[in-house]
Amino acid sequence: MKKIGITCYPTIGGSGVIATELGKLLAKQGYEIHFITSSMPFRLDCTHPNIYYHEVEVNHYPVFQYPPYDLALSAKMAEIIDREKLDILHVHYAMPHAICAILAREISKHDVKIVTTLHGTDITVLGIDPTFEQMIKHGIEKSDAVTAVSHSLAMDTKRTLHIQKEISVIYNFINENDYYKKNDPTIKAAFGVHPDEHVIIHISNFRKVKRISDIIYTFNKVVKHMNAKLLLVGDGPESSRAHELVEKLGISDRVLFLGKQKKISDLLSISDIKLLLSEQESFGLVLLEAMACGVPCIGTNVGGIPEVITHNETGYLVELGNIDEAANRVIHLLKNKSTHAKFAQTAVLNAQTKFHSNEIVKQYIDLYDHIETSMKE
Ligand code: GMT
Repeated sequence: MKKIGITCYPTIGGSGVIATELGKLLAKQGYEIHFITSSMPFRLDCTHPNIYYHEVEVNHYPVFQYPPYDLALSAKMAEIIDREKLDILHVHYAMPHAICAILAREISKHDVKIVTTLHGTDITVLGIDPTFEQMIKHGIEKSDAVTAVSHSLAMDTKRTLHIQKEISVIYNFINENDYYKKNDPTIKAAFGVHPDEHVIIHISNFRKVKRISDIIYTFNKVVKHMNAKLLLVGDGPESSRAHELVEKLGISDRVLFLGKQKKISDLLSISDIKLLLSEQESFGLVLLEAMACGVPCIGTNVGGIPEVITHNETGYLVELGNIDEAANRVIHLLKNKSTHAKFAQTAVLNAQTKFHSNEIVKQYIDLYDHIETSMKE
């Protein structure tokens, strides 16, 4: 069986989640998985005889004003490639992981193939930063295979970096053992939500790109028409501004700021609608998590969101910044029980077919097999 190295950002974030869940599922199928990361990936919550974790240690030698994490990562990658005889090194998020992997391959003596998965802001933000643009392009072009989490991201990458190289689209997936609807009435009660109250949920890292104020203004319109609560899950730079806005609008008793939470599927299970009104989103993993729990989604018509939400079937797409349209869609869906039920059912179905982990992991395995055979030819 193949030996695969995986590098990702180990702390909270969709790219780290995908990389870790992929490693866990590959290990179950007999692959030997070597995580090479700065700390233990937070989703690596299991022990498995095929999973190894190699921590990248950064030398804080006093002469270094900036301790060289990227070089320490490359050195660790090269060490593991040689010692474990890795067949593939799969890196998630181009910057700096793809570039580090290329350097590691040059340093190591063993022949390893490099797969880079692009996740979003590594292209849409860093890829247009003149400081990094050429470096990211180099990392992509020198990889043996490149994947993107949506067609939108693949197209953005080709357009912004002027890349001819083939980019395979492999959608994100979720761990089906974690994300499913729990019919437990005590969850609503535990969060102080009345059984008859509608629940709208937003989950993010509260960065500017998520447009939290659009979420709050949308909810402010909805709550004028119906009894509802807004769950804001996550934390980040825009949190304080969100608190201020909620207070200014006088809806503090209707909005629950829950901060970072572990049991997301419990919160999704008591939610009626998931809102994601970002100005940029390569995929929106939280949408898929919601769909798996039977929650219809309303999202902006940007980036990869239209590839996840099927308009009029699993939710609605709205124009970026159009709060009236978003609020009207929420109200319509909450008032029409049969449409809501139909959307919820189709959302679960899509999560279990088009985005099922078995299907997605198979696509990664096919890609690994393909680069190995095409290199031999
Ligand atoms: O770039 C970020 O915002 C973080 C990144 C991550 O590591 O979670 O998010 C991106 O990758 C996710 C997993 O593929 C996608 O679900 C997110 O849509 C994407 N974020 C953006 O494109 C803004």
